[in-house]
Amino acid sequence: MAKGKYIAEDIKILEGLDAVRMRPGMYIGSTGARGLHHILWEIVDNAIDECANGFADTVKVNLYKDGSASVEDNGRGIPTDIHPKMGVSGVEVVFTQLHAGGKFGDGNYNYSGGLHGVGASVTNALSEWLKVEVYKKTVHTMEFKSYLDKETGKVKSGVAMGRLKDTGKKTTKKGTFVHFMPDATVFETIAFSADVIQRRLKELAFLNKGVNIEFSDLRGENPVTLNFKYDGGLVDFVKYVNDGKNCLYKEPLYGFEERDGIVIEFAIQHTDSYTESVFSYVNNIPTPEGGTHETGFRSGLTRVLNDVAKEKRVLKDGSFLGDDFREGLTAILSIKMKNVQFEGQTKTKLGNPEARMPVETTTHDVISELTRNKKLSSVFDSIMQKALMAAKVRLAARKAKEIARASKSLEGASLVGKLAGCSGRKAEQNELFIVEGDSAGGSAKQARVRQYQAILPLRGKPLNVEKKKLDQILQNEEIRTIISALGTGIAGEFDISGLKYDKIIILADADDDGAHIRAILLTFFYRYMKQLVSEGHVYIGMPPLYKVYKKDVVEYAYDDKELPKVISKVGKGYMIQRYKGLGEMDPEQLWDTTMNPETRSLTRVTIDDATEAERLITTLMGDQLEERKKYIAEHADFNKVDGYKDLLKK
Ligand code: TSJ
Repeated sequence: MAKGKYIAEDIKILEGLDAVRMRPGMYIGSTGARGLHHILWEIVDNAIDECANGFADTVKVNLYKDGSASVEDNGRGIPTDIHPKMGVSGVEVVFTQLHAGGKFGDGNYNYSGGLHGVGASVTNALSEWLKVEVYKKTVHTMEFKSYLDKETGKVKSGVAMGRLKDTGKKTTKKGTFVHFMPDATVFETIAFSADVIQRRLKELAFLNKGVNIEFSDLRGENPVTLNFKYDGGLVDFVKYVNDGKNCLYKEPLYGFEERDGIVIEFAIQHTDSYTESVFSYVNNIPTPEGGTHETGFRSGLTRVLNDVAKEKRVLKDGSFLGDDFREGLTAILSIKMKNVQFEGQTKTKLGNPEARMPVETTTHDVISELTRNKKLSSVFDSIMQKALMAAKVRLAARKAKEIARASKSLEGASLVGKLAGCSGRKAEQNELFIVEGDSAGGSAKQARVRQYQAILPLRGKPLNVEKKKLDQILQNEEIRTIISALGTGIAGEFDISGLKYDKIIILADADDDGAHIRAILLTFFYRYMKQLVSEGHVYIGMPPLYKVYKKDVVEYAYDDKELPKVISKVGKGYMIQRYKGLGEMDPEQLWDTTMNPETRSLTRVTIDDATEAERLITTLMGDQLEERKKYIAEHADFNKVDGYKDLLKK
């Protein structure tokens, strides 16, 4: 297949890519839906970098009917000349060398390439084929393939089908176009999720002001194209997160500075709510676990606002705590730096100690400068008022005690009215099903094995935990019932030894409402009962979408892809029922598909899933659900794709 001789260097290169295929998890985390999207982000990141460096302003992402994806920018084009050390074109280096990302060129390419991880060569290694076009006066093309080497019986990865070729075809375009087909033998699924992609591209557009990002899903009957471009960048991001909330001042405060080689950018705006929402990023990668940059940001903010408080003589004595200034705060912090080190449970926490001081100083100095602006006086007045209220509540003490008491008072059976408990007393065998809707709840109660399966129907939606203070959350009946049923208490009072169930199984519909309920519950567990998730007690039950049956045969399909397989299994004369929701299933069906340990399909929730659910709830979903639903309804093609399901299934 691959023609021509290879110099020694090439052979090493190819072994490098083959190693990626041997252990994909080492390079992209998983071979599930996450990993699949990861190889797209590797390409997108390169195009975004070209924009961030000022050489391009547009990135287009396309999904095609055959399952492939492409990314195009209007930048300088990957270098086509021969790389002095490697002796092959820059393009070939980029796609065949691990970590080749930002190795050539000059300091322009500071924050790019390998930083996200591994670069374009990994995408190449895990693709069935990959095609590149570079537009620089003429069109240059190159193609790579992975194939089975008949001699060795081994799969070769990302092999160049000839060198980079100047087709001679004239073009007025500038830039790079990369088109690839994820390898179905590597990934558990090669179905890209429009929802996941759309959400991330929107986030990237917020984080990279002025960059025009276009996303076309060409897979369905009618193509759908979305455009994201935010000239306000982080300011627009904060406004978006705060949309629908009562903001204490109209324009977010914004800072941008490069200090000690770190590019620091932030925007903040206070609302009348009680939660603190600080979202941080390093090199466009979310850091939900925080880290040194966030620490610096918080202390800089606390310090400068306490300066203001002194100057305005807001407090007679003493000073505010950082918490007081962060009540109702929405903030986005985005930094760019080299040699990033991630740590933490999910490797989403910035570890570099050298990031803290520059961020602290910049935050302090920029905001301090803003206080000199007379027009912003009222902004700082309202921040002070808010902090004063927060401090009063705090000084009136007891917040912690309140929580403790509230949590304690929930113990005992008084609130578990709706719960159909189980009779067995062995917690390690017991299962609690949290079921969306009274109707499905009723079926579940009839179907269950009373001895070890308990059912808790959720009537409404549990409230969006993000927006509320803990004591408000404790007012919510659905949440109170869950807390009292579990027997562990919450937050500071959480004690896993009280847990009455080994498995907590969330059963919600396979639609957007169901996705929202799952995300809210996960966010709640993640925030207030984290150990429940980290010790693997939380599960998602997956109801099927179709029943395929005839006389005495019944089979279920869990998604559209599975349907044809199931149909052929049942054979001639089959009939199909599509479930609109759990509520349509009778007890027996519910038992077979989602409750019977022998036949059901459960997914254990990881801390990673929960972090992601929380992040989506707090940034990219939030109050926008109604909007989003409207949007989805108007774009029928997106209906097939369910963001959270994708995520939660993994
Ligand atoms: F991922 C990827 F490598 F496949 C890829 C790279 C995909 C896409 C869609 C775009 C790109 C890309 C790379 N866009 N722009 C660039 N730029 C360079 O590689 C480049 C160009 C010129 C110079 C220079 O120093 O003159 C340096 C670099 C790194």
